[in-house]
Amino acid sequence: MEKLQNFINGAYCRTKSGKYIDNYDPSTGAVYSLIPDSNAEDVEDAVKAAEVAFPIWSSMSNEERSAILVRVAEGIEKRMEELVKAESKDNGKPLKLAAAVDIPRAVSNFHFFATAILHFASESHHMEGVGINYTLRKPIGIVGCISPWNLPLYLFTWKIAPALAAGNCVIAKPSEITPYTAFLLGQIAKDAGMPDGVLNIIHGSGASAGDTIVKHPKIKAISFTGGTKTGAYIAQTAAPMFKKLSLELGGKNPTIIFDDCNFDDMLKTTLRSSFSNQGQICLCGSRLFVQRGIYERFKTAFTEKVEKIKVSYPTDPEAIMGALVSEPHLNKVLSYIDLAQEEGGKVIAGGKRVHLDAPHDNGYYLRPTVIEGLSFDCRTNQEEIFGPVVTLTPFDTEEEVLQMANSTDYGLAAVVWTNDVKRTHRMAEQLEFGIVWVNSWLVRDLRTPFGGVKSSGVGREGGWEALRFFTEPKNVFVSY
Ligand code: TXE
Repeated sequence: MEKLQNFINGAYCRTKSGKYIDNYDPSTGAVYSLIPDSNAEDVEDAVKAAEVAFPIWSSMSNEERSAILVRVAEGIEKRMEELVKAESKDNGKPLKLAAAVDIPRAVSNFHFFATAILHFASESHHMEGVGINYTLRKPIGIVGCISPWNLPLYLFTWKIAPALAAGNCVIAKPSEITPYTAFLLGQIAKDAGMPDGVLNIIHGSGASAGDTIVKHPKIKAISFTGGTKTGAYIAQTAAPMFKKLSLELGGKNPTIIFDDCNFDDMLKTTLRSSFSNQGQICLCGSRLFVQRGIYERFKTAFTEKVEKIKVSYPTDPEAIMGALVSEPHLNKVLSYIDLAQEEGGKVIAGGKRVHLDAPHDNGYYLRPTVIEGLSFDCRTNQEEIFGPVVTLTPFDTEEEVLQMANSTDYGLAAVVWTNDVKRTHRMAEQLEFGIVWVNSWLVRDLRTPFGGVKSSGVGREGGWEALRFFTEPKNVFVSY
């Protein structure tokens, strides 16, 4: 069985713990590789390597660092097919989704931040007749990047690329559930000419490797994407050490459909925003609020389309949905479908696990599920399920839907479907979310601030926000 290795100081190496974690193929339910269950000694080795590398990396010109990061992007592109297959196998997502979204986005992340750093400027504040202030922006030093399993290489590189571009050395930990593409990235960075110790990739559990990274006194900032509970724990641990924190956490996003919308566009996009990546995207809309005038029409058309979604093994070219990421996660999602029914909801599409033919008979497949008849404030409509499950709720007025949409602890993203321009702006202003898409979903411009409010996180990623996070500002005043 293949044993993955950590990537420390420019070389692959075994974990000092001597322990490994099983890595499952979600499409079959079989273990197919082993992941280092790294401990504090492994993290210490990575920190030591990063300490040596930091003066070299941070004193390179932006142009030199940019050139290396562009080569990383090119290296990912060159190994596209291998990475696409690895991502799909590790995560259970359809091969064509990994090919269309995940790996191309990892390329874009590196290209984007490799070139952004060349345009990154700092402010100056002139005090007439007195002097001038200017802001220096220096890299922080050694930073930790911890990422989840839903968009493995996509989110891993979304953190690493700006951290490196800004001149930091990185200790990065991918999710132990989907480690494979991060494992391959070490070699790609090496081939791109990245100096040893600049990027260190540590595998292992959150409780061991992840916690050690968060607690390490020499790791000065943590960029984390994952569950809200984990985020709260990380914040609690890191706050007394005054670490810089960027937390991208869960969501319980509303899709708000007014009866004046373009019905066909809305229907097509709402299928994607509900079930893309098996509903395992923090931006998926899981609460569909539909204005009463088109509620029945929408319900019929939507469930008809949902029933036609092909759930299949990831390499099936016709698969629209693949496997969920793990058995515990599948069981969690199923438990929410049970809960919804206990709370009075009616399953009007899906709701059942799917058993495909061998060798995929033990894979973690679930039919896309639609539930109606729930109150907006029940647990099913308030807690993050993070799977292919949506609820339908009718509404009459803007005021009513705003109250329901804003009622959760989360505030990541909202979608509004309407052709009324004034209503568009009224809604966008009043929705308590970090991102609002109007008549669209998941259109991403990497320059825009990305992140949520309330329990969906703290801080923003993307564009200058990310480069500001990964640098420390220093004001210098020069008297005339
Ligand atoms: O997240 P975790 P999981 C949500 C979603 C999902 C839930 C759990 O609701 O069901 O989170 O998913 C590392 N110190 N999202 O289990 O546990 C862990 O090893 C340091 C939303 O994947 O938060 C992994 O690398 N690190 C999300 C990463 O944190 C720790 C996408 C995320 O793991 C740690 C994925 C600790 N104490 C899940 N404990 C989104 N918003 O995109 C764990 N980790």
